[in-house]
Amino acid sequence: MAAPDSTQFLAGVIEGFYGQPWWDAERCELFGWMAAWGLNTYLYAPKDDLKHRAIWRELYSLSEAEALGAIIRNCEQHHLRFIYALSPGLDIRYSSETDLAHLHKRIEQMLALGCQDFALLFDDIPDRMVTEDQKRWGSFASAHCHVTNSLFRWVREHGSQGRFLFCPTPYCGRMAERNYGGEGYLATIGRELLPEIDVCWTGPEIISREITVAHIQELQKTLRRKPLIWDNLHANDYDGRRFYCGPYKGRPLELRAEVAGLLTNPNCEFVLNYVPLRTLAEFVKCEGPWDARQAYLSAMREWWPRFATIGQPVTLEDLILFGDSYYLPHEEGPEAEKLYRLASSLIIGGPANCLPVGRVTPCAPGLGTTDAGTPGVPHPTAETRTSAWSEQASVFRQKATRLCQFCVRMTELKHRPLFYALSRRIWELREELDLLERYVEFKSKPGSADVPFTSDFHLPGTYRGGLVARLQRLLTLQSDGLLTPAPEQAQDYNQPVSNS
Ligand code: GDL
Repeated sequence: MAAPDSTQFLAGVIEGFYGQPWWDAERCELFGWMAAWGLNTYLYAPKDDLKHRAIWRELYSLSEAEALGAIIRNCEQHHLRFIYALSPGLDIRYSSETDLAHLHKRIEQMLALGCQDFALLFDDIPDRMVTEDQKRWGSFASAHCHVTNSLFRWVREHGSQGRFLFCPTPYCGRMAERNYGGEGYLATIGRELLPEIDVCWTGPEIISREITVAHIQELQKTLRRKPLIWDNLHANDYDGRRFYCGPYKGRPLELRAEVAGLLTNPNCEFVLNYVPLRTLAEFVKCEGPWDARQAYLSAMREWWPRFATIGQPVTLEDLILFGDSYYLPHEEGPEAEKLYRLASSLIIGGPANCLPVGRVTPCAPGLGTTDAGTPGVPHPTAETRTSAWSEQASVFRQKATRLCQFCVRMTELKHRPLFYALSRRIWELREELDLLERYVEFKSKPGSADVPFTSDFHLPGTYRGGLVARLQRLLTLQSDGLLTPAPEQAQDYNQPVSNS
């Protein structure tokens, strides 16, 4: 399968997340990686660069402009396309000539710094307009087309022949289905937005587990062009406890022929993006077939030297178990999944439900607990079950210890920014593994099955405490997406027990 034509196909990275933008030194490292791996585009759109979004009318100061100029030159040196994005949607007046003039001034400043490619983003904004705009444009989509087309023409008149990108207000299938941005928003974009302008799209969801060819072909009919994928697969700005170092996955190679490009908006912590970006680059140039796991394993091998410590070295095998624990939003890597299933079967199933390995395992409800009986094999006694449980408990404890030890090793990383990016998550992972190990150890003791368990290191208030954790316990998210009130006893976990 042929890889896409590398000049027109945009492949690369969006700095497009909420939170602290990357440092210039990180961007320099990024550009080195991208050039070496064959990626060609960097889209500058950090949500919390104030002048990208919140105060989009304001010009950059001299020092800010100099810093941006240096980034643009750095991209040029690496033969990368630098795209500058503005997000005026929070408070722009679509019929205001003054606001249009502000946009011109902002673009003018960027043109002077050597930027040739631009984007206008209307994601994550209130989808309402003031009455005057509503009267003049009739719909949100028409207002967006007017501003974007007019800015595009202005940019062309000012000498730039670069790419021009647009992000619609409904930028994924679910938002479009819910008529986000108004009924027929995308159809209007298809009709009214100039055909030279690329339209960003994140897939069926904001964070899409899969993006199929059929989904994109359907969208092409509405947009009347190939969409440009803004991929949030590895974005982690929406969840402070996780990061994603799994492979680029869930997209077929054939997708490349249906889109104008693949740009990924990855983890906020730059140092955690080695594998996501490396595997995206491999995916873009892959001649087929695509094996995401293999791509992950070989990228992990390359990432491994960055895990040099001041003490005992970490093994690649342990790094993979760790990476598998922070894999992708919708799935753990296989090693982490095995660890989870083992823990879940031990803890939820308990010794009473445990069957010897090879009979019907594992022991958790829903994971094959029912032992209908095998002809000729005696029904397991309580004793057999307890000993099977102890055996599995010991396998779990070995694995958990391995992972905990790896986390301890991380504190000795020579690459401190890498450790700092990992440290809070590692703390939490260690804490949870430690608790489970204690629980399993306790329950392994004879006669402990019905004895209540406590841990002196996991106490109300300091462990899983705080308002957010309490709020989280109120509604339980089921795997089918249903949100249901949690059982009463979970609700006031933080309250001291009162006898009154
Ligand atoms: C979004 C935002 C993006 C954010 C991501 C993940 C788009 C077009 N916009 O919806 O800035 O990083 O979700 O939280 O994806």
